[in-house]
Amino acid sequence: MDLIELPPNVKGDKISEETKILISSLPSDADGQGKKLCKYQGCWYYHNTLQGVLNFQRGFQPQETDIILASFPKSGTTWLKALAVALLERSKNRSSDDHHPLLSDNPHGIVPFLEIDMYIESSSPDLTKFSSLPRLFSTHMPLHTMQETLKNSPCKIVYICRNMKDTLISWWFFVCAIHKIELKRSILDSIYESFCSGAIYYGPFWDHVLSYWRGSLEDPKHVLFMRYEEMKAEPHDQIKRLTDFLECPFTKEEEESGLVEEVLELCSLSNLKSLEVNKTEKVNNVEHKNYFRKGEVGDWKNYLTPEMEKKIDMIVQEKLQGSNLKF
Ligand code: PAP
Repeated sequence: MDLIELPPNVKGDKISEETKILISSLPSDADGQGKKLCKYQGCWYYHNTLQGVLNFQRGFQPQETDIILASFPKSGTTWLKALAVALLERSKNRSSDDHHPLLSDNPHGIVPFLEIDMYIESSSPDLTKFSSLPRLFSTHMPLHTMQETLKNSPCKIVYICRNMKDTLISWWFFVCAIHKIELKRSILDSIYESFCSGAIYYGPFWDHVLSYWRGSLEDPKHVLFMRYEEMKAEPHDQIKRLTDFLECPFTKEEEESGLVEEVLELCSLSNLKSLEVNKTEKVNNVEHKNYFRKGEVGDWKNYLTPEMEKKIDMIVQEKLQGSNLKF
């Protein structure tokens, strides 16, 4: 077994006595890399992430205009963050403006994770950075874990989903890149096993996806379900879906002036990857460059064996049965 952390959590080693007691009562496992996981409200967390989840549940006070960008890791989070920032900034900054936030920071630096960044160490973090509205947050928590905290709040949640096979390949590359280790087949094998069993950070994958899928069907005004593959295939239509949902549609003048294309270009993988800030800097000890790789649909075909493909397809089909959600 390759003993490596997945991914490295540099913050959040403060686990309270209360949380330790809770952890001792929860189902436990280890991921493919041997790192301890515990299952809370149906989702597998590293212990320090669970502390962040509990802090969030205890302390987060939603505001009416809040927007939360949600995803399973490696599903297009960085892209969605960049798009949301560009859309909300567009009245203040065109992409060509030198002071556009995306030119000087990585999307993860601009839109922090609730449970991994903001609430990792405290249930009452300093939120002064979020003085302008709407506040933009992100999370990898499943929807049901936020529902009690967000109860009666009209805040909007955008979920981006990606097919499981590309997600796991993306994870494999990311893990090897952040640990600066060789891209070993044995690591892919262990990540694959963890994905299939469900015991992976924020897994099971299918429960995560289903929680937002169902949420979007039940409450489409507040939960939008997007797909990485659709974003790639029809970016214009999808970005308009996003702006309609966020109630900030492009005006006729904006469309005519080419703003839709400008936002898409600004947030494109090739553009973000080429920015100095994303070549040289780090967030939470992860080099920005590791968030940008190939961004292709179907890259899994280059790495998964036919047996692996078959098993994943069978699991996904079985788990999503009756939900009307298909990959
Ligand atoms: P995270 O969960 O660590 O934030 P996330 O951004 O969800 O990662 O996923 C990274 C994937 O999104 C990478 O996919 P790949 O490994 O298959 O290449 C990355 O290349 C891709 N990605 C990042 N930014 C963009 C973008 N602007 N457009 C399209 N894909 C992107």
